Amino acid sequence: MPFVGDHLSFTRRRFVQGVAAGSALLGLGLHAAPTRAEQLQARLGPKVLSGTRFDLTYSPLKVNFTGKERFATAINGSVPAPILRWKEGDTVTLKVTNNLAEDASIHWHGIILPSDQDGVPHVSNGFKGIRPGESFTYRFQVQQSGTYWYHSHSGFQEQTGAYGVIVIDPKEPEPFTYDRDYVVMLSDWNDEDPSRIYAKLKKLSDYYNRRERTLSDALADIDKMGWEGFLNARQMWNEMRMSDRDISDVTGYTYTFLMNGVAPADGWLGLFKRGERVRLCFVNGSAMTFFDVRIPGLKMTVVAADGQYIEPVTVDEFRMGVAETYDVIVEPSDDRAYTIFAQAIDRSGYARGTLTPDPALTAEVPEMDPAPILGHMDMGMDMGMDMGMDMGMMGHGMHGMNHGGMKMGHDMSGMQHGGMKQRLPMGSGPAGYGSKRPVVHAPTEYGPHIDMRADAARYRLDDPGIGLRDNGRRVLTYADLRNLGKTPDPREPEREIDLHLTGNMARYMWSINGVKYADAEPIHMKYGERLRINLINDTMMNHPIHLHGMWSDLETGDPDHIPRKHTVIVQPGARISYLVTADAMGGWAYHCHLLYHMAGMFRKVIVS
Ligand SMILES: [Cu+2]
Repeated sequence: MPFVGDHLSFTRRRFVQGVAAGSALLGLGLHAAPTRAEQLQARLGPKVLSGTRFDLTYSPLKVNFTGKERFATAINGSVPAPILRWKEGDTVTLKVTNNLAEDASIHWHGIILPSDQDGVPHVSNGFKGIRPGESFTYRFQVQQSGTYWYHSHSGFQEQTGAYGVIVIDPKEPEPFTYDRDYVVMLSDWNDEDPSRIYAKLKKLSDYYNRRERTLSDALADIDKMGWEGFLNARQMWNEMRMSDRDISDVTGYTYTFLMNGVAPADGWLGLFKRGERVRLCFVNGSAMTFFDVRIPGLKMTVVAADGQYIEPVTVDEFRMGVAETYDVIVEPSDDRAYTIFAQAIDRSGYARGTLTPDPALTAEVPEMDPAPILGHMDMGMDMGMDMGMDMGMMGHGMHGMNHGGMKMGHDMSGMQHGGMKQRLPMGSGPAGYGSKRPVVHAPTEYGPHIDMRADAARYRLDDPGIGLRDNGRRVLTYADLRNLGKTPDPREPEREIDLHLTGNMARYMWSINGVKYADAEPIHMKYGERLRINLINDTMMNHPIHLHGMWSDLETGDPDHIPRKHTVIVQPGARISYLVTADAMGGWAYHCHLLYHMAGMFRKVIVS
């Protein structure tokens, strides 16, 4: 298949997508007005490097995404970093040179490789990071195909530009066809120093949340639920010292959302000829932002998730957790422009691009959806209770409702609206269906460092998630993900591990089973074993959980076609299970991929 991400004949400017993109429109920052060709060039995204030997160099780069000049952490003078094009079966050699004033690293996200090549300082075998002025040469055989990405695993460099896409061409022909393909990398840029963002979050966790309730919100609520219901609901939130508007920690209030490194003022540009089938390889390379992606006027056929083929499913929209990737095929049949619209989960902003047969054409940019509001389900509470429920039941007393025996992958949407459906047994309990065990909280989950425990955490595979329910569009859910091939390792799990995602939002402390990384023992896996990991989200935020070095075989309800992922969203108040084949010796990182959660919500896994 041809790769034409680099197909236009404009002279490549080596640097600063950002400067031209941000400032061309604002008329700021450039000494000479950019030519039209330069303006277009700046909208085409990062360049492609292919082959088996790569030289990647970290250096600071002056960029301008917002009208203000800032320094980014660039790789080969580019934000995002260059697209790397590999071929399955090749051995790649990547020399990474650090010209920054601090340590750096590169982690190859989702790539199966030996631990000492995985690039996580002090976790990967023998790897301590790359000191300023030094180089590290990675070398490994590429054992897979699909869309992945790479990023720094040092400090907050991932927030300041150190991320790029990897596309691996398969040995065997793909099970679908297309005429051209593009990478679509989503990210969240901010002009602030990330360590200042983190310090502010630690001090005041809702610093970036500008959606506090207004009087008119209150009046609307009173209309809907009456005074008593309103007071009860408010009391519930106040007692929990939470806000039902806490969807994201860091928002469009400070972020500028980028598509292939281009700010929304201009938007990334992808060209097609009418009648072509176009593959779009989406990567969420954000530090903190979930995106909901759609292309008004086009259906998207999702053909791969996290680089791995799935049975094609045609949708209007899909949600991308941080670090997830999806490949979709679109067939624009009209000679018109289309907007690729990626709104942040909290609707505080969006990234956008234009797919068009002609750079002169533009497409309408849709309105953002209303900001979502968290409900009972998102707190892991049982459904079908009215708003006036006794909040004393939170944290205890609801175990009687918690049988854990939901059938997965079936319609639970009725549950949101009060109807208690009959609880079906969860299959026969083998691989593919998730755990039959009830949710039990660890003793370490009690204390001031934890502000919530989901007592009715359920599998919600067919829940598109907060802000996407009942929006009139066909939204991809995890229940839709079926491996195109047979389940790679059909063994039953020999054991299960429960990991509760925990935290205290107000104190901005994140942990697993109530224990932060600094205080935690590693998770041990026996080489060759098949185990099940049950993730239970005892917080009100979505967490994208990433296991390095091994696949997360997500139990979506079909034991014969279990899809493989590297990053799995755990929805607020929900649980999810996957199987792992411990086939990779050594030390591996296992963590929430929200950058500012990672310090606490992190474990080292040791396979021996
Ligand atoms: Cu997290």
